[in-house]
Amino acid sequence: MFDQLPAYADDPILGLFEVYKADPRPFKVNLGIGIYCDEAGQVPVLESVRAAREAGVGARGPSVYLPTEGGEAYRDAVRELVFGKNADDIVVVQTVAGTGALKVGADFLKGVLPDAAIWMPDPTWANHAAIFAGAGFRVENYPYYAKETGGFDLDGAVSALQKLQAGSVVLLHPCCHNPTGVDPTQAEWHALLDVIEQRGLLPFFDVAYQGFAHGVDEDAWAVRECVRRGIACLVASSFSKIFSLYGERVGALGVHAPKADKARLLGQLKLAIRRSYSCPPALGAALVEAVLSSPASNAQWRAELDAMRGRMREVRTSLHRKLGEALPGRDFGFLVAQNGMFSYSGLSAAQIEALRSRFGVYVVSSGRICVAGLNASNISHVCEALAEVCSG
Ligand code: PLP
Ligand code: TYF
Repeated sequence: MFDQLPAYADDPILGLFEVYKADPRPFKVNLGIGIYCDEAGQVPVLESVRAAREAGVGARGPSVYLPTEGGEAYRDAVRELVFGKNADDIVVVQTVAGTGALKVGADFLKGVLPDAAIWMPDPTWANHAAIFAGAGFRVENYPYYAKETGGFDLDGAVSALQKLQAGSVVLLHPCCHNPTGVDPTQAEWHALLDVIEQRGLLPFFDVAYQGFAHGVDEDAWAVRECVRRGIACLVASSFSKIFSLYGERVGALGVHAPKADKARLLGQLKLAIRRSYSCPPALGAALVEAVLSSPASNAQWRAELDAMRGRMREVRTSLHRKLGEALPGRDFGFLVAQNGMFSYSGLSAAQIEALRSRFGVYVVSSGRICVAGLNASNISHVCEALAEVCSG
């Protein structure tokens, strides 16, 4: 028994992060894993979150089980954050971060649409395929990134979606696409939602960076437009990055199902949760609930989110300018056109290896760069390294 276990191919992003942590070189730079760092290179504790903690939220006391679906105040606050006001018909459950929301959503869907396939953008976050394949789905891809232009392949995506069977699930990133940073425009979203509506497809939105592209409400636009059109959809939310609460595992799953009996829908989501981990963790959700539900803390958090977004924009602009100077004649316009933490650099495997071994600059194998790892004290080193490997 257990003598034939298959080897586990480590998550390449988390695996690279471990290699980075073990690297003793003082000038090393982490542009691999998607963790937002501030100008000092630190993972920030947001002031709004710190204030909630200092006010006693989550203070030590008796630790009791939360309801399977999470607390009502948390679910209400998240509903408004993601779906806006007047969204009472959306059923929201708390989950173990964004990954847990995807998993609960996948298990729920497998129960109600056992034969459906899921279609994911090419490329997408590697865990998407792992989670949905693990829940028993056939996983397929639709064109997303156009290599030639470095932009969104609208024609490719629309023509692929037009061929799908009704009831197929379509995974979508409403903002800050991971790994490319390339987002559809509002006009392109309309074209996508038109096909989804006409073909009777089921969107599954993954929102891990709400507020990192243009703003909290702006970044939820595609989700809210989908709901406004009356299209059923699922929405996985992660609060790891936007509250800088990676380790607390805070997230939610929202389901818009206009034809469903709400109590039964909640029941099926609770069933998926109960079978998996029974009920969610308490501390992170208490902090997020406290920040979102006090108008003053909410405004403070939004300002902090604006500052994180602004810093990433400045870093992009600065990298664009410095690389343009170091490598004249090359077009680095993609750096300023893309949104969020990630940029698709087009670096080759050999260049990525040289960056790591010669310069201590860590980039994941797809060539995705996490711009949130850059700051004034490491950007020149990174630019010199990039210039060297790109011209060599
Ligand atoms: N979805 C996307 C697109 C991501 O980039 C991430 C990464 O953090 C997640 C989901 C999951 O995040 P978490 O489980 O930390 O909330
Ligand atoms: O794509 C990223 O880097 C982030 C962080 O298993 C992450 O989404 C990466 C891998 C993983 C969990 C989180």
